[in-house]
Amino acid sequence: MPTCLITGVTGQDGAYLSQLLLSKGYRVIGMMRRSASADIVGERLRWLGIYNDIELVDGNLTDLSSLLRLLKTYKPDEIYNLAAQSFVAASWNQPLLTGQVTAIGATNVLEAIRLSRPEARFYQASSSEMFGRIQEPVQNERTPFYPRSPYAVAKLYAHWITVNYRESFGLHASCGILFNHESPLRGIEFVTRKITDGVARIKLGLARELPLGNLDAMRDWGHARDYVYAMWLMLQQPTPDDYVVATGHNTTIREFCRLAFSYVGLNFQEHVVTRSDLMRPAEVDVLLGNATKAKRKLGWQPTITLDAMIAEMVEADLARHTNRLKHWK
Ligand code: NDP
Ligand code: GDR
Repeated sequence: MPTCLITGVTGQDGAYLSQLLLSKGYRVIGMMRRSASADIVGERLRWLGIYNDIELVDGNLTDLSSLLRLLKTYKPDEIYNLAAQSFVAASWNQPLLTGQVTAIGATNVLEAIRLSRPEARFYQASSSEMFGRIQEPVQNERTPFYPRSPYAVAKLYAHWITVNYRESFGLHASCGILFNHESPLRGIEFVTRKITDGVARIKLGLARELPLGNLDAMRDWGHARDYVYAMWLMLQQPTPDDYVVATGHNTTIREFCRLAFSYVGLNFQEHVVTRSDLMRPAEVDVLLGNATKAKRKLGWQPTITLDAMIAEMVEADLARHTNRLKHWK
């Protein structure tokens, strides 16, 4: 039975990746940072019904000794580094923490591998945000980077340090340059989930308005369940490499609103309000990925359409709020 270690196991991707690897017969070790709210931190794993199937262990990306301890104890065959300060907007408020976790944290994992488990295969969660102010209308692995936030700068450091450790020490280390991917398990502060949660609350009479920032930005949105499969495929290849993972279609935030509100028979224009404090100091206006390499070399392709994903997210948020309402009665 192969063993994997997942950092960021309590996040959206950590939950879906755990589910995938459990279904493939892996022993899944999930690294969690210590929290005073440990009882609710594993919410996503409970939602998928896999909480008791994962071995949850204590560790922190900023603490090299905790990573060394975990690698020594569990001797993982595959290590997926999904942990990060992952919210772009927060990275302007906490730029130093973002650098320490998202950039130096990835280096800590690589150092732990180099020192104690060099035979392990490593996945780094790189991001389309690294393209930032885009240099080419469609982005692939050869498109130049131009990060536009402390988050994206930190991810770019983590990306290049992974490439550097691969070239310097021969590690089997791969980067997935993943474009935005969403699901009912997406954090509530990210725009898609904020919208589907807002749709559910407005439909159920719990709210009237949904405040948003820039409605003109365009994102290439896929489903997290499809994207974690690409992560796993990368580590099954004989040689490590970097891959763009995207759908090849992009949509404005405004159009996402229209689709989500119309799913429950509402007109978004009657409910969405824009607020200047939700605009970013520097915006990534448009992202559109070309995943030809992942399709050709990994045999990967997206299977879940934007419409199907929006329906799944809105239904899940309606169910959450309906259950809460029943509970309060
Ligand atoms: P989430 O924000 O849902 O999850 C982030 C995870 O990192 C959480 O489990 C969080 O723990 C953990 N974490 C944060 N800080 C630390 C730390 N110091 N030590 C240990 N764990 C920590 O992110 P996603 O699942 O959406 O994304 C996974 C990865 O992929 C991230 O690195 C993200 O930046 C990257 N990415 C995501 C994309 C997307 O569209 N979702 C696209 C491209 C890249 P806790 O639960 O305690 O907060
Ligand atoms: P992003 O995702 O920054 O692309 O990073 P997010 O959903 O936060 O923003 C997408 C776009 O929507 C605009 N927007 C708003 N965003 C939020 N969060 N809240 C709002 O109210 C709002 N109104 C408009 C934003 O300005 C932006 O243009 C995500 C994260 O998962 C990263 O970790 C990951 O690396 C990238 O996707 C790829």
